[in-house]
Amino acid sequence: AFVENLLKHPTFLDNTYHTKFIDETPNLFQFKRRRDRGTKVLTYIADISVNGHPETKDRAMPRRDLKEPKAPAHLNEPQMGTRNLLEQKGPQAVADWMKAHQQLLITDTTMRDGHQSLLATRMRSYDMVKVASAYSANLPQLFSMECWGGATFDVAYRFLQECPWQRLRDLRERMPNIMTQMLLRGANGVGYTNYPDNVVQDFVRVAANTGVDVFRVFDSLNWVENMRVAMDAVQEQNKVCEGTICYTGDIMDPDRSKYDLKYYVDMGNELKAAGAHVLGLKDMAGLLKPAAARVLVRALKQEVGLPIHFHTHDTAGIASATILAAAEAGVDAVDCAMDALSGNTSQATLGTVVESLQHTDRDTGLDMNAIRDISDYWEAVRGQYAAFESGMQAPSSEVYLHEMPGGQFTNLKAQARSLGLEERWPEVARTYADVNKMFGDIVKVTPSSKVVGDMALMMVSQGLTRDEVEDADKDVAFPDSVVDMMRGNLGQPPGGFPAGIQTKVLKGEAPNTMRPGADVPPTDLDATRTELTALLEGKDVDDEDLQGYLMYPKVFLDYMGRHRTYGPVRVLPTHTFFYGMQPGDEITAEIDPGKTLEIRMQAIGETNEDGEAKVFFELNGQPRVIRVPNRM
Ligand code: BTN
Ligand code: 3PY
Ligand code: ZN
Repeated sequence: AFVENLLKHPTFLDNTYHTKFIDETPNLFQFKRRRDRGTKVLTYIADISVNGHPETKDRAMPRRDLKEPKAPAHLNEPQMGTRNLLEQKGPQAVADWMKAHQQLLITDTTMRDGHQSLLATRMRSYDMVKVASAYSANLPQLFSMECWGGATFDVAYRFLQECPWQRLRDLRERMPNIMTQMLLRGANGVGYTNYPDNVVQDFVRVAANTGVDVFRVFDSLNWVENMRVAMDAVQEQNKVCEGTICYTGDIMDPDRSKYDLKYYVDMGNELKAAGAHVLGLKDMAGLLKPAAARVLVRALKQEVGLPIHFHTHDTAGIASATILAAAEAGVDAVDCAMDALSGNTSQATLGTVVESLQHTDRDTGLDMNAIRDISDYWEAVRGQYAAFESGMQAPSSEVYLHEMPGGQFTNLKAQARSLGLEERWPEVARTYADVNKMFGDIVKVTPSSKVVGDMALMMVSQGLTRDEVEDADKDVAFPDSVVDMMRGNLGQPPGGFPAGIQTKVLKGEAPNTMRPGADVPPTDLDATRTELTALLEGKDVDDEDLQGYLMYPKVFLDYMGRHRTYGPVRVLPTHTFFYGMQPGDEITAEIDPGKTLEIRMQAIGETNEDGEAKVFFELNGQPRVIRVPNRM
């Protein structure tokens, strides 16, 4: 009866399932906590089987003939890799080794930017963890595995009902010889707003403990002042600090002189002085052209002297050419995604770059057979995420007009669709470019890219032109994110924001031109832990949970609430997670190492007059009946 009690609870039925619910209905939770994890997971499967998953509703289905992805079975003998060097000799030794290393080093981004840019960040840990040992055994020459941070952190809690920290721990354990890498948005952590300094510091400490080796730290306006707290924290953890330049504009275009060669070389030197071990060059939109890459990489190598790690996107279809040009100019490491998750808004194709450099002085030494086997696995995995494909059919030179980051492009398109603006996409793209100019030509990367996107969508949906927005006599209601940025809460772009638009947005209020974190009082971490412990009714709150709550309070509490109902659903196969089961289906789920659940669905029964469907299972051979509300 307790399951029905819970599922019939009105707060649950309309899906407003948050802490208030936990606070006001503790008896339901105490009752429920005694349910075993098997029952919880069955409840989830029953619910999804009857009602569907909200995230895949009305979206494309995976092909029927899809096979369960199988990771490569052959594993070579363990070999030492970059992680062993970091552990034995520290981050400076890694940087020195990079510079001395003749072969081009490669970071695999499949588990972070690859699916963030192609599949709306929806890839589950289940599919990553299975292939991690194959990377470790068969591609030990990789520089690093980018597998954490950026948008993956909140999406894990928000949409995948899993703990991002557990993902990191699982991957780290299976790839002990390759450095893991994360994307950190400086003072914005893995969020969209500014966090107090001590929250950022603690986040870095916990991430380093759980298993991040390389921290790529950037700022969404390229303001080094706003990166120092995060960079210092990485250095304190004795991990690799990749201080990063975000690339925008075109250094070869004399009309875009704001972001010229000197600008980037100066920023590189500032990052070096701030203690970067490695200089990241992050071309988040894929704007760096081959000829420009040759000039830029050569200048940064000569004038900064740090090893350079280059990141780009294939949105315009030219990323491999740019990578090869950068390799000729002496770049030390580059980012690629495994073939099956490469191209378009994602990274360049890893196998193609490796093949292209064979028998040259930059030969990567990576094994093409291993690459093909792993990519075959990713191809099968990708097939399961058909619901999250963007529909982008081909690369597009339009990116040079709007300059949207690869990770934002498909997102903004989906937002435009939901506002009924899909047919007017070319207008959205042009407006995005206008907004950028109106804001003074800024770096566009999370979170500044979101501000530009919010403004562009607002203008297109309200039919406003740039001239009208800038007209001092015309009343305009600006999106909150625009007001926040103009106040200085994301920091300062080079040269500041244009006075006209800033004054209009702020209606005369004075902006803050100091570092936004400078006058934010530190968060009392102990008090916050106590508060969270109370919200979770005495559950032990470890450092990871505390950071989940500090970064995203509501998202984290919603996740915890669902976890109490559904249990560890991260162990379910991906097809089951998104589509449930049909009568006759059988799956196994490893709920603990060595402890598996054998789940067979037998039937979905009638829905009774209370609106509940009975779902019949066998769990490890024992019959089980689960009732769930039929919301269809
Ligand atoms: C989410 O999108 O909120 C995360 C996925 C879990 C939501 C669960 S799935 C079963 C039940 N039905 C819903 O519409 N929401 C919950
Ligand atoms: C992120 O911050 O998530 C990005 O991918 C920026 O490029
Ligand atoms: Zn990227």
